[in-house]
Amino acid sequence: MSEAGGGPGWGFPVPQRAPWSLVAATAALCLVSATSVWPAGAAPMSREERQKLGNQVLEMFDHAYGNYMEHAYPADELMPLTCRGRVRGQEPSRGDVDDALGKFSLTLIDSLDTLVVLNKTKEFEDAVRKVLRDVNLDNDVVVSVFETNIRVLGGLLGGHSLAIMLKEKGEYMQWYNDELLQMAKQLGYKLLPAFNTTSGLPYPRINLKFGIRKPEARTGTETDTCTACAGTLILEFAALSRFTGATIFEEYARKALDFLWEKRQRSSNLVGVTINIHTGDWVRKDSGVGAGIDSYYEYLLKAYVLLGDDSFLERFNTHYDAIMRYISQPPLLLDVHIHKPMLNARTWMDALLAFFPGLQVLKGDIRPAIETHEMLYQVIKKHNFLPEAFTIDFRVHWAQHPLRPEFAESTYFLYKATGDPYYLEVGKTLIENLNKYARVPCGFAAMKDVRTGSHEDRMDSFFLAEMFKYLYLLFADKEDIIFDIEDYIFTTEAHLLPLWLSTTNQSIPKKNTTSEYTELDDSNFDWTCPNTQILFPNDPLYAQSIREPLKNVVDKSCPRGIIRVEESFRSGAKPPLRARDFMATNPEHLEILKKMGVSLIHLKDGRVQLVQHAIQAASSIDAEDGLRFMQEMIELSSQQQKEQQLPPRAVQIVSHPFFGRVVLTAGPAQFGLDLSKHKETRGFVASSKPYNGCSELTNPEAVMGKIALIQRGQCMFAEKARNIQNAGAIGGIVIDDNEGSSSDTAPLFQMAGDGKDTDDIKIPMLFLFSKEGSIILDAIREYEDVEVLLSDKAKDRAAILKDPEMESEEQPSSENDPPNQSAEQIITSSSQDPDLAEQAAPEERALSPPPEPAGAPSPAEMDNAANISPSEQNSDPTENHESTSLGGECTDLDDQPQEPSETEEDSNPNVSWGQKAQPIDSILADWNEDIEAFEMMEKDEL
Ligand code: DMJ
Repeated sequence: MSEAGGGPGWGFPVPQRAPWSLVAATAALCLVSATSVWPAGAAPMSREERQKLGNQVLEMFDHAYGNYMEHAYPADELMPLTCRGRVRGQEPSRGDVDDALGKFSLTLIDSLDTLVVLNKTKEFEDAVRKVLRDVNLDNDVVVSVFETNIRVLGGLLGGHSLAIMLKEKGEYMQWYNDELLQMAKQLGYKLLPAFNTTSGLPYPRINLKFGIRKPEARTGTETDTCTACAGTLILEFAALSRFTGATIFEEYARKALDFLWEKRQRSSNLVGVTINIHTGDWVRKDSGVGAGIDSYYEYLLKAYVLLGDDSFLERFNTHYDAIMRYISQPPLLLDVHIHKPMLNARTWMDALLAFFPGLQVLKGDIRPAIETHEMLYQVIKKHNFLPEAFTIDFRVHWAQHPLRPEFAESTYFLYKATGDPYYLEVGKTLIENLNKYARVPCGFAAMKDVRTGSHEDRMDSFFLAEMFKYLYLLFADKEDIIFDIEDYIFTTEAHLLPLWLSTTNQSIPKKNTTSEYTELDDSNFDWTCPNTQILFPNDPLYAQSIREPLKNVVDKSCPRGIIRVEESFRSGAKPPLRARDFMATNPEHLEILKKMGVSLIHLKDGRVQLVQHAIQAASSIDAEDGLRFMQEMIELSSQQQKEQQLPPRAVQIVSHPFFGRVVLTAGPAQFGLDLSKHKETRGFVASSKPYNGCSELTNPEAVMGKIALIQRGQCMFAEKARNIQNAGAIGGIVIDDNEGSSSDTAPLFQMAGDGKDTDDIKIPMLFLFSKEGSIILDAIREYEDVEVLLSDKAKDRAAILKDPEMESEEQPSSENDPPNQSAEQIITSSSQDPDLAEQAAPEERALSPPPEPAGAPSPAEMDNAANISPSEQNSDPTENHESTSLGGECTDLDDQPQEPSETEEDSNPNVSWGQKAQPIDSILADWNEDIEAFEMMEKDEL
């Protein structure tokens, strides 16, 4: 996001021709600028150190950009592990993520204005020439309208903005004649057919060559889009209109925004995550400030800044009021339901919301910005990076981290607002972590799993567009940048658009919307700027005083269940039944369930299903209680599933030239040495003969004392393990025989035993998909001796280098080791996707409850409880919750990713995927009819 702000000594930015300089007296948004007083208690960072860090950022950029240009260009993105370009169609599909790739040298275009910010003017000039020479925007490829707009159109416009600035300065780009703008216009026209809907909301995808709907287009049948996808166009489209005089772009983007505004839920003033582009109905009615909505809010505020149109500010303020009322639960930002905004829709947050503190700075609301940022920073300190999603008790929910820039962005804006050197230290930590954990010989690799430190073969273009800009600007002084950053606004992809556009080509009629806002009282519009004179002068410790109480919020957190549920119980009313206390055999509980509209169904396999029909509840209050109960039950159930899974493991290549920098995500085995309880195993790798490892090895001398590589297939995993162990191997890596498979695209699984006792297998066994496996096989071909480390988590590179002869000794098995599971015991759930719960109407959910709390039921009840769930096979997840509710010490639960398990293929008829898997999923499917009925009812309600 964001508007460039003034920093310490930078003065308060009021751009000469900015629209908001015209409305400065009444504008609500503010960029608070720090005074020259450093907050006492926080040591200022010296100019030398800031310069040193700035130079480090430059070096890191060179490493990322240089490797892209050398090994990937003209491809869209660099694959930093395999050191080549990612060309769509040539790699296994990654689904929606690939929709950003249009065979238009995405990373180069996205990097253009970063080059100028980083003072690499010469390189910028070269890059622009390459774009003009090489980039084709007419490819037969289906791309995301949203991503193409923010990255490519935004990148071209940002490049054009800075090209004309440089040309005007008289040294560089003297030959430039608006060529980037012409390309932007060409691309703009290519995107316009997407808006051919009755609503004016764009289709989510378009074929660059064929547009929409033509048979060759292979798109145009979609019905839904995300709110951010439809609401993040106005900056680029308006800039294109104002640069070129072609008003159509701004008109289309405004129409889409007007439609979204009309469709806001009128009582809560919130918007949902996805909307039907034809009917305008909300498809997903949950609402937050992260994924799916984020930049819609950002663009309303920034559209006001860039275009000076009050209606955008009024809309933003209306939404902001709703966000602060319902979603903001400091320091958390939690999704709620648009119709019932007092009810949380999730118990986790996604990483995209990390931009929000930066937006709050632009709005001038510093306190909650500091609070949320501090909470996010603590999550980062715990996991080195912000996981894609994390729970309200700060455990990992989705473990990836694709090097997202949002947190760096907020850090930059908070520093500009507060001048607190704390934020420089935060930036320093970000730099250190990137270099320590994400840097690989050929660029920076996304984290596949922040817990293991494993990598993904992926370096997204936004890493260059945004991360390096914000980090560089954080440490830069005004004179370090060759133009005045305060004359520009940052788009959501951090592209720079000049504020003078506000007064250029203003031919779009503004909507007169005054009457729309009269329903809100004036207190919703904070028309005064909270500037530093008000915030800080008498209290230079302001930011610190807000942060301090949150210092240990992550460390001290206990699993909390659903906060709002606890907080929102009606005062004086009897608390409803809590999911953790529920016993299916307790008649009193059944009575409460009935009152709440929840029915209980005994399944043939002994489990119990719960389904809620809000209309069957005794009252609307009971229906809400029922919803909370169901939400809690979903949490409890997924917690139970998590605890039955083994986390993924890491294979780290430690020999030359990798030196621990490449970490591959590996599947664990349910037999052999448990790497989470033992020291890592280190050794050189050798291929076994036969390669499938299904019979006695014919090359024991080659694998003796080494880690054997074995191909998947033809016999049980356990059999392979025994054969390599008998040959003297100290570990094994099974490599998938399914060519092209990758943990980027296939869910990781656990290798199951063979149904027999596997206690005889003492060596560690890990599984790699084919793509990860081929990184090792290629390394052998190139370097011959390849040494790897098998562990539960990537090891610090410094430690690896210090101790090259690290012992690979196996420690004796602990008595507490869990017995190896037989195939029948394996839980094959892969229901990691917490959206499962969200896919259903929230008020209509069905699920299987977790096992009954041990010891609670009477003997008679015990019999019935056994019917509910085979709890003897499971640990009791309820204990953690109970201890929480008692307020006692909380156990720091390990963050367990969820993986299904597999035996060797087709070889074990006892285990089938999905037999016992995904109870919530299958049950939701079973109850689809009810859900639809409920949705109909909900529509009627509207
Ligand atoms: C960027 O492409 C943009 O910032 C977008 O708005 C959402 N986030 C990604 C990077 O995380």
